[in-house]
This record gives sequence, structure tokens and C-alpha cells, in this order.
Amino acid sequence: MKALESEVPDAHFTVDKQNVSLWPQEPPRKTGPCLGLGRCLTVRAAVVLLTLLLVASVLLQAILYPWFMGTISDIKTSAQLLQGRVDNVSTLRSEIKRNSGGVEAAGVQVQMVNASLDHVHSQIRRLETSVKEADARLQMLTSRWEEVAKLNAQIPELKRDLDKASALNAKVRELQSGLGNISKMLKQQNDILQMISRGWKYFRGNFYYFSLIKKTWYSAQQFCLSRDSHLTSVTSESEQEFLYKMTGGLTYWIGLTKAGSEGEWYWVDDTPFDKVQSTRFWIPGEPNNAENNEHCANIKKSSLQSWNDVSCDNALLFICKRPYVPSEP
Ligand SMILES: [Ca+2]
Repeated sequence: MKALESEVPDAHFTVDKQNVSLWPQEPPRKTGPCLGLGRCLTVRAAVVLLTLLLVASVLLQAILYPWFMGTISDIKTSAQLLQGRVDNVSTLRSEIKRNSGGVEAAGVQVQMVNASLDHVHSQIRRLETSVKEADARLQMLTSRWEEVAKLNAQIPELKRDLDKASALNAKVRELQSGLGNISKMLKQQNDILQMISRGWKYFRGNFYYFSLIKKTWYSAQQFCLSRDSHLTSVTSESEQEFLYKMTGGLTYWIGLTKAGSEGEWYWVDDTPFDKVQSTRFWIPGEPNNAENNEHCANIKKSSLQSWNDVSCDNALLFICKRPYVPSEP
């Protein structure tokens, strides 16, 4: 029995200063001797095995714990580093986001700038076109200006020519006027010559016809009317002188008459009768209205005082008078 007790291993040992006991301190309760030798051996082997396993486990723990702890610490450190990197990555991402926003904004600005540049380019092209047009116009104006300058240089010469032409024109007008006057005078002379050729005398704007036959005063007036004239009136001393000189002492009817014995003397061609002036043309003592029947006047003498009143029924030579009216050219 004692040999068996000494073969029982000590179930008490120390790990990490802790007392480890596989069973209580007290020695196992003494049981009765093994019921069988085989069965007792099996129990002991199991105990040993368990003990070995336990020891191995403790040893493993003792060896592996620090390693695990180190590994965990490394892992923690690595995790912290990773966390730091992750943080850095998110910071970078947010920065990238921010930057990408900026880049987008910059892209928009670049597009705007490009659009502005396009606009500026189109304006520059337009300006270039305008400048070309202006240049062309300027060239045209310059050429025209040169033409104007040439014409301007010719102006004094043209002015002199114009003055000459003007003077010539005035002379031509003068000559034309002279020619017109000459033409008129020729026409007048022609008219006068024609009348003279028909037996009329011309004196100061009037034609006078001295008849060759005798008629009563009324018939003589009718004759004169048929020749666009009247028996003559006497309106001035010079006319009176012309007439009495032309009569040559013969008696001629003149156009002086009165309406009845009480009537006033009047000229048959409607010339106003100047009673005062006419006083000098009567033969002294005339008009005497002999027998109250002398209502027509004649030129009886070749002198200024030549008029006499006689009966209108007498047959006498007569003088027609017709004012000269220039015929239209
Ligand atoms: Ca008389």
C-alpha cells in the first residue's frame, strides 16, 4: 500500500505564483483497495493524461499569452494606423470632393471664359470687317476728294469763262434788243410808207388824209369812218400849223361840230374840246352862226386863225385823221 501511495504524483504545484491543486490539500480519502488491478491502472493513466494536458495548457498559456498580447497590441497599433489612414483618406476624399466642386466651378468658369472669348472673337471679326469697309469708303472718298480738288482748281477758270459768257450774253441781249427796236422801227416805217403810198400824210403819230373830192360834213365823216378814221380834230398849235399849211388856202372840213344852234362845240372823234385854246384858231369874228345854221367848222385860210363855222350841208374837201397804232409783229 505504501508503494502505491508513493507512486501517486504530487497534485500540487505553482503557476504564476498561484497554487494550483488538482484536488484538495487533504489527502484523498482513503478508499478501500482497488477493486481490480486493470481498472486502477486506467484511472491513473487518465489522471496523468489530464494532468499533462493541464500542464501543457498552462504552459501554452504562459508562452502564448505574451505573444498574443504582443500580437494584439500590434494589431491595435496597426488598426490605429489604419484608422489614421482611413481618416486621412476621408479627409482627402472630402478635399477631393471640395476640389472637384472647385474644378467643376472652374470648368464652368472656363466655359464662360471660352464663350466670352468666342464673343470677343466674333466682335473682333466684325470690327475687322467694319475697318475694311471704312477703309474702302475712305479710299473712295479720297479718290472723290481728289476729283473735287481737280474740279476746285478749275473753278477760277470756269468762273472767268462764266463771266465772259455772262458779258457776251448781256451783249447778245443788248444786240437782240437793238435788233428788236430796229425791227419795230422798220415795221413802223413800212406801215407809214404803206399809208403814204395810199395818199395819207404822217405827222407826230397820226395819219391825215386830204380828200380830193368834196362832200357834205356828214358824208365826209362817213367816208373817214370807212377808212378807220374820223374828220380831224386839232389838239395843239403845231397840229393846227401842220393842217393849215397842208390845205394850201383851200377849204377843208374838220371834225368840229355842235348839236343844234344852242349846243356846245365838240370833236367828232371824242377828243375833249379845249374851248380856251381853240379861241386862237377861229378867224376873228367867227364862229358867227350865220342865219343860225352854221353848226360845222372848216379850215378856210392858210393861217393860225383859220376856222369858220358854216352850214353842214355845204360840199367841201375834208381831212380824215387816224392815229398810228403799230401793228403787232
Ligand atoms: Ca361863220
